[in-house]
Amino acid sequence: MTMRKENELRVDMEDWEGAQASAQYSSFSIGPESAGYQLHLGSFTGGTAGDSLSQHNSMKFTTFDKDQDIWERNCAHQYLGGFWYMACHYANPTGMYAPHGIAFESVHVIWRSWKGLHYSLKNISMKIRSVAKCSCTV
Ligand SMILES: [Ca+2]
Repeated sequence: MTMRKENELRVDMEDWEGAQASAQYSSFSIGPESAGYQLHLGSFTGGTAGDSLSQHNSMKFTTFDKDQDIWERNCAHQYLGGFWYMACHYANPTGMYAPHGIAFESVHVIWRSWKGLHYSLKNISMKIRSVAKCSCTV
């Protein structure tokens, strides 16, 4: 019998009207630097914010100085964050902070399935928690 520890992920967010929403995922881990800090995400398990992260699964992490996304240009340059961009995002939690919520050119703090591409969230946080998973073999 082997015990394997995994992390589950909960993303909490709030809009400028005080509404809160979340999204939960069954597992979350990040690959090594040699693999571009690739995102390994489990299944979406619920939450009123909806799923805006599964689309980013298996992507490598892109920053201003390291383009590892699948777009011909650098998504971090275009959307002003560092993230597991694809070409480019459904979520942009490290985007620019817009004090009144109105996003411009999708560069702000975005969780698309909740508030769309044109709304910048007041706050967003990604929290991981260890869960014990038993992979039992007899
Ligand atoms: Ca690119």
